[in-house]
Amino acid sequence: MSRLIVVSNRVSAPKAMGAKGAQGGLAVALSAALGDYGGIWFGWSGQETDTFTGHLDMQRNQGVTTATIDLEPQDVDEYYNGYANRTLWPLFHYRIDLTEYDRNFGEGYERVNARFADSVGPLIEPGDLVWIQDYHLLPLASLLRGKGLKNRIGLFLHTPWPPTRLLVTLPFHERLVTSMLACDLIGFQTSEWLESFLHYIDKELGLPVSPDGEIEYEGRTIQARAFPIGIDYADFTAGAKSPEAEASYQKLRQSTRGRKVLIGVDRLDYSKGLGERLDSFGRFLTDNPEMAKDVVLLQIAPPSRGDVASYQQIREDLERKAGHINGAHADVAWVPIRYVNRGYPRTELAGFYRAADIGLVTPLRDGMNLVAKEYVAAQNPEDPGVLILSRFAGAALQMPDAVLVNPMSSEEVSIAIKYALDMSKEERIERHTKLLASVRDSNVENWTRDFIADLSGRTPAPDLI
Ligand code: GDG
Repeated sequence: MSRLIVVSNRVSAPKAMGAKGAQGGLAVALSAALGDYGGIWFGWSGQETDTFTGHLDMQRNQGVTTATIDLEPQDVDEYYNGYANRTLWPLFHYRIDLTEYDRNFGEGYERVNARFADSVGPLIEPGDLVWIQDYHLLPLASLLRGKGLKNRIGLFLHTPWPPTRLLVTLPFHERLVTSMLACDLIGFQTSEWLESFLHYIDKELGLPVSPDGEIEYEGRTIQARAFPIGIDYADFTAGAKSPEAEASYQKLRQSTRGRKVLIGVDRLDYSKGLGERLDSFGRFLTDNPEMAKDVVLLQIAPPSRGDVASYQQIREDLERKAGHINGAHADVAWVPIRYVNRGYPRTELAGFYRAADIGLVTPLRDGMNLVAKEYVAAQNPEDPGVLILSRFAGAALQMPDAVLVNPMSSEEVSIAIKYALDMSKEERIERHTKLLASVRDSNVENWTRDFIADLSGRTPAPDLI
């Protein structure tokens, strides 16, 4: 059997002493695949070094071998905080207003991708399957090919793929996208992002594309396909029944004293639509004064990417907004929004989800959105809560039985909240049963298995046959 080489910006393999529950679902699934196939998980250590040496820190824990490199501060500024998170992330989330184009970012991105190729290249043996993760590493496959690598290479993009009209605002977009075609398999979260990608390939690069996503380029065939990611269903549902989850369930229930609870859980990121969500909730309170005192919104928003200015800005904006809404509506015994700027262990989170009558998942744009799936998985099937989900999340395509909303319309979201609060138990169970089946079946183990199976089945580069 082939070995598997996973390459991602950061590595999140099990630590020697780390509990399984400390890893996210994706990390658990990739670690499991690496355990099955053998192989290596390669990426940036998260540490900085004054001068890049290419030194590999190799470790082996719980059957998974990891190899990490340190980067220079300039690399981190230009590649990670720069091109990845100030150029590609906003652009891929349709936010050209926030997208920054800086020549140094582009150079830093290429330099770090070359450093990745130099460092991981020698670890790859003939016959290994190489699986590259996400927007940080789009040109990596072509840099590996430049070193003569003939292995099968797959790339999975966790974000949306933007419409061609937006993508062409990126300087040197053709070069970036063409470099991706060094892969054998390119995976997207949904058919929508896949279609946008194929549209670009057809209209901008003028390459032949078959109806099932095969692209002809330089005598090779590249397959583009949708592989919707899921959660680690078994682990998450087990966690939701743990004593820690029960304790957090009780804590939230008791502290809200019989009120209806809405929950949002998101990295602090402008793509998650947090400001619009608070506005919508504020509007609900104003529009439904008779219900207002009976609801509480718990918004958990752990900070992320704090070195990027737009993320510092959103943090300030949200604190102000939550303060305004609370100031306008609260009384001595009740505050409508509990805005919490920190993270919680996964099991505690599962208890909070279970205690919430409504899951409010309203990103402005999201590759998939796993919070929506976790919320559904954590519910009591006999008395489940209602998922309100943005139609602009990739997850909406798989979860049509959620209450789908346009997150930009505070009126629509306010009406959806009222609808969800009034929903009969029968309808809640009916919707939840269908949602749960989809979350259970399209779990992250199946996602990993499908991607690797497809990659293994690709015809290897000619001189490997
Ligand atoms: C990217 C794409 C795609 C959040 N707060 C806490 C916490 N979380 C966990 C959630 C969930 C994960 O973080 C967030 O996943 P999402 O899918 O919602 O979003 P991104 O982080 O933007 O992920 C996204 C995903 O990649 C996978 O392909 O779905 O579209 O943007 O699992 O539970 N976890 C813990 N404490 C917290 O406070 N432990």
